[in-house]
Order: sequence, then structure tokens, then C-alpha cells
Amino acid sequence: MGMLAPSMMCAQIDKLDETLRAFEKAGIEYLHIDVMDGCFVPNLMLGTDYVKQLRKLTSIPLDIHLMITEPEKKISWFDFQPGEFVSVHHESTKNWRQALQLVRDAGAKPLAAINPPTPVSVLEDVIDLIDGVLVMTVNPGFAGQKAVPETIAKIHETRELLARHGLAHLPIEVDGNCSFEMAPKMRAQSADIFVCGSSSVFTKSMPMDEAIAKFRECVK
Ligand code: S6P
Ligand code: MG
Repeated sequence: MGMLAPSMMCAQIDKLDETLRAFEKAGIEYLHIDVMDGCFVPNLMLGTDYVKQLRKLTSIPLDIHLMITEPEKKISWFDFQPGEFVSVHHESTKNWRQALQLVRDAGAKPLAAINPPTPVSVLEDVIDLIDGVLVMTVNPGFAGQKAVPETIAKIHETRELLARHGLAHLPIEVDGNCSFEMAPKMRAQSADIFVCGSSSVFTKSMPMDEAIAKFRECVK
């Protein structure tokens, strides 16, 4: 069964409470938080205070996606909690290992994130430090993009790499255009956690509870 991680940057701020209650009722597994610094990506989104406040509103575990330069210098700004995932991008730092280790030292579960052009082989550098992988299926920065087609095969390649290291059980998360059409293809390639944004859970074409139920069928 695939797990759902709705992208909170797609949530309407004036309906936040209603949305969180709907997620709790639907058994949503994680809340995906896009932290963007306007430098690693050309957009600004969600920060330390948002993360702190959100924890007070729900007990759904957070899945924090750091899209910030030199994350190793900023990890102490957050108060990561046990059970939370924190993704750190290969492309965001020269000190990838250090950044992932700092996430673990802070008590959270580090995920290695890779952008569409980045080869899966870079995961070899951090394989002993991670609790999973985030495969970006769009170039990070914005919701509502089309998946980069070449990224779909990278999901299976990632699973093979993990298996070679005896880590086939680790979760693979996919982020970007996890639509009703694309998600089954990603699931077939062995993705476990799906970031759900404007192309699924937050679609305007049906009520949210229907969209969640339909998406669950897509990633069974
Ligand atoms: C993009 C960000 C993502 C988006 C998500 C939106 O940089 O990391 O988490 O919020 O991809 O989903 P969709 O369905 O609009 O692509
Ligand atoms: Mg994201």
C-alpha cells in the first residue's frame, strides 16, 4: 500500500483546520512541508515557525522537504521530532553527509533527496546514513508542474541500488505531479510515499475526500 503525504503548500490557509481534520479522518500518513529559501529554488515557502505551529494543530507526522542552500548550517533552527522525515538535497550542499547526520542527531529520520538530472549513483555516498530516498519527479520550486519523464525509471533504479546494499526495505518517496495518471506508474516502479498536491488531493475537480479515496486506489 502506498502512503500519502499531502503537500501543505497547496493547502488553503483559510481552510487549514478543516483540511487537517479531513486528513486525520482519511488516515493520511504524513504532511509534506516544502521549505524553500529563494536561493536553492526560485521560490519562498514555509519556514521554521510554520512547522512549529502545524505540530500544535495535528499529530499527523511531518515530512519536511528542505530546499535550502547549506542545510547543515540551518538544521539547528528546526526542532525536528522523532518519527519525522527530513529530506536533504544532494545538490544543496558540499556537506551532504554532515547534513544528513545532523538530521539523525536531532532525532529525525534523514532522507536523501535527488533532483531530476542527478544520477541515482550519488546515493552510494550516503547509503549508510539514510532512512529512505526522495526522488524528485519535477525540478523543485513550484506545484502544478508536469513530471520529467526520465525520473520515473529512476524510482526502480533507486530500489535496485538500495537492494544491493541490503536496504530494499527503505521507503522511496516521490514528489512532483503524483497525479491519478502518473502515480500508478510510480507505484509500479516501487514508490512508497507519494507527495500529493494540485494534481491529486488538492485538485479542483472533485471534493477532497473523493480525491483521497481515488488516489489510494491508484497506489494500492
Ligand atoms: C515542489 C515541491 C512539491 C510540490 C508538489 C505539488 O518543488 O517540492 O512538494 O509541493 O509537488 O504537487 P503537484 O501535484 O502540484 O505537483
Ligand atoms: Mg516537496
